[in-house]
Parts: sequence; C-alpha cells; structure tokens
Amino acid sequence: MKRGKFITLEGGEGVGKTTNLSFIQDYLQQHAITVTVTREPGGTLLAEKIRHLVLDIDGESVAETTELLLMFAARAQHIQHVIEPALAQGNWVLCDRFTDATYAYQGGGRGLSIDTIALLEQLVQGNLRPDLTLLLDAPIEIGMERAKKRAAFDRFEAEKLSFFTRVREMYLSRAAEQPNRIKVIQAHQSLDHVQQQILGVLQTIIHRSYALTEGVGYVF
Ligand code: T5A
Repeated sequence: MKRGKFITLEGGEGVGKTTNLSFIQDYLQQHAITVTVTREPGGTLLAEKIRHLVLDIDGESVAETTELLLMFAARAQHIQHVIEPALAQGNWVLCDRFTDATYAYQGGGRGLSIDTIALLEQLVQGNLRPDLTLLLDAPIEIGMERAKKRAAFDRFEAEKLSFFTRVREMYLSRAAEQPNRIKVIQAHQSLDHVQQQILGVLQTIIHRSYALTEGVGYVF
C-alpha cells in the first residue's frame, strides 16, 4: 500500500479554510483518492477536549507556554490516532490547520521561541511534515469581518490587530522560505476565484507528481 499524501490548509481567522475543505475533498475524490478530513486543534475525542480548553474564554488566563504545550499535546494524539493510520492506509489527509499555525500564532503572535517550537515539532512529529500546504492569505480586516458574521469570537479571535499582523507576517515568511511546500492563495477574492486558484495548485501537484491511471486511481 502506497502511503497517502498530507495536505494542510492554513491562514488567519475567517479566510475560508473550512469553506474550502469540502471543495478540495470533492476534487480529490473525483480522482479516486480516498480522503480523511480532519482539523487542529482537534481530530480525536481527547484532542477536541483540548481544543475547548485552548479556545474557550473562561475565568483563568492561559499561560503562553501552557497554550503551546496543549497545541502539541492535541497534535500528538491526533497524529497517533488519525493522521498516521490514515496515511499508512493510503488515504490522503486533508487537515484544517497544523504546525504552521503554531509557528504563526504561538511563534509570531505570542512571540514564543521558534527554536522551542521546532524542538517540539521534532519530538511530536518525527519526520512527519505536510506534503502540501495551502496558505489562504487575506488582509486581516476582511478575515475578521467574515469570522464575525459566522460565530461569536473565541479566545484567539478576541486578540488585537497587532497580534494578527504578526501571525500573518509569520505565515508569509514561512511561505517565502518554503515555496515548494507552501502555496499562497489570494483569499480576499470571491469564493469562485479562490477555488480557481486552489484548483490550479491541486492540478499542477497531481499531474506533476502522479501519473493518473483511469479506473485505478493514482500511481507514483
Ligand atoms: N491555533 C491553532 C493556534 O493558535 N495554534 C495551533 O497550532 C493551531 C492548530 C483555531 C484557533 O486555534 C489557533 C488558531 C485559531 O485561532 P479555527 O476554528 O480552526 O480556530 O480557525 P478559525 O480561523 O477561527 O476558523 P474560521 O472558521 O473562523 O475561519 P476559516 O475556516 O478560515 O473561515 P470559514 O471557511 O469558516 O469562512 C468564514 C466565513 O467567510 C465566508 C464563509 O462563507 C464564512 O461565512 N467566506 C467567504 N466570503 C466571501 N468570499 C470568500 N472568498 C469567502 N470564503 C469564505
């Protein structure tokens, strides 16, 4: 069994990650690829509980190091119970946020040490890294406006503009450093235009990396 591919969606608040997950899932399934769709923080019972701990606003402030460790605790559980088994089965994994979010939010936003994040990444993930990351990028005001319409703000969404500016800068600097893996999508455009850009990336990746065999699915 060939190992599946690991695709992540990243970006600031309300840029359209969740909206585009099912679009990508449909496209991959049209190419006879079995897809596991999941999200971070979350993806397992325990990791979803951790999600509530870090996102919900209640009386006690969350120390920055606590936040960082909870993100990686949820991730360790998610990798062991969902991501690795799916990839080993040959499924492609489509994940709403992953470790680039930790670099952006805890590293860029909170200002925690990038070296510490890299150390935890190595400890928790070993060699596991996304094969492709779609970074949906839009001016912060646009994303926040969209997020505001969708639901009440969580603990991160209640942060200041300067926090999200640092998050966005960190995402974009990682994309500049890793252009082969991280593809920037202009997410301020209409949904139709955003999905055309996503299709462009997926088509290139699929056709470049795999010889598609009708009726058989993808072969390496
Ligand atoms: N976090 C996460 C960390 O700090 N560290 C980590 O390591 C990880 C993994 C998770 C939070 O946790 C933090 C980051 C986050 O703050 P989340 O729910 O995963 O939270 O992330 P959010 O960004 O809060 O999710 P949102 O649902 O707000 O944003 P999405 O998924 O990007 O946006 P979506 O798809 O829900 O769209 C929002 C609205 O915009 C519309 C949609 O219809 C929807 O109403 N929309 C568009 N409208 C017009 N044009 C377009 N192109 C549109 N695209 C979407």
